[in-house]
Amino acid sequence: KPTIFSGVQPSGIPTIGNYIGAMKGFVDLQDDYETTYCIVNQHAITVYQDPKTLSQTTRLLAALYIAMGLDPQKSTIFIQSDVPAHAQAAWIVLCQTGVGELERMTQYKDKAQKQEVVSAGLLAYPALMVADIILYDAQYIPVGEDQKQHLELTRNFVDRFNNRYGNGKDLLVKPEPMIPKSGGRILSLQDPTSKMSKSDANTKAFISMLDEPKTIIKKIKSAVTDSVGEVNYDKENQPAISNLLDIYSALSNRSIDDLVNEYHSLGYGKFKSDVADQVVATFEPIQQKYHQLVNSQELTDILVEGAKTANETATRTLSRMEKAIGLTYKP
Ligand code: AQP
Repeated sequence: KPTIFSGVQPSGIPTIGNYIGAMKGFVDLQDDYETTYCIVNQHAITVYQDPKTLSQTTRLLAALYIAMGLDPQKSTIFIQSDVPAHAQAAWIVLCQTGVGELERMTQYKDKAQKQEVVSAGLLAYPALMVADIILYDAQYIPVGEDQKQHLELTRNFVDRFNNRYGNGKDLLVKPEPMIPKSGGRILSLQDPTSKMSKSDANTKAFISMLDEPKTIIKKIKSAVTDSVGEVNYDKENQPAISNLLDIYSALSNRSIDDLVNEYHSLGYGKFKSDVADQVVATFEPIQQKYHQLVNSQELTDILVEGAKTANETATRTLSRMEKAIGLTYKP
């Protein structure tokens, strides 16, 4: 089976943007691919995280993975810091990556701007992501659009590493992004020029996967729109309405055309209220399962087991890399 790897940072409760752009796809891929899904807590600490909150959110995210439909019998589910090879491989990646290459990453530039003190880890973030991916020989990476540039960096690294050390063989697998056709970039509900982010200081800008129905309804009701007054899919001139269409379409599996036909002249009030109902209907059953799981021993067991499987694969690839570059001494 072809291999899949992806992860989400426990830097807050995941948003419906994280879900639509990436997590929803994780579930659909389980049957036809060999799937490995990580909770990338070492990525999260590239900016300050309150220790207690980080550890709670790590568990929360793992519970959400399973509540939304990941099956530990089919997918390897684990916490990044349980597998030391990620940080070890990231060091090797860093030593073969130019500072300039990292400084060009738009996510780095965006996130650095928001920090008083920029950590070296924030700059190094993509190198850790390269490590995550290559350790599992991953061929396809389901991610949102914002990760495309990091994937390109990963592909360049793999080429460079294979050329330098492969002696004509491919030591590492070159991955390809898998970005959903629509919904790859869900926008902030308050500012449709920026993407929805779980760590946005303005909580009205995002809907989290654990928001209560009445909060979801309130946030969608107060989402910014425009003065056109008609529902059209026009990202240029009606980005906020197009964003709500993306959300509605992804969660209902109805086509954008179908939705535009139905809502074109019904007014924004009715449209928003139906979008909200759809969001509530999607996340209510996930939330119920989440509450049953989050404090269970079952969840801990799944993560311990996942780490064991992940460690075996990751250690094997790391040794292959270390051997190739000469980090060995035994004959
Ligand atoms: N707005 C979005 N629309 C579609 N996909 C998105 N993703 C993130 N935001 C959107 C995708 O979700 C996956 C997990 O993201 P992440 O946790 O690794 O980090 P991120 O991309 O930095 O997401 P956030 O929500 O913006 O987190 P913070 O606020 O901590 O920076 C990725 O596949 C991502 O593409």
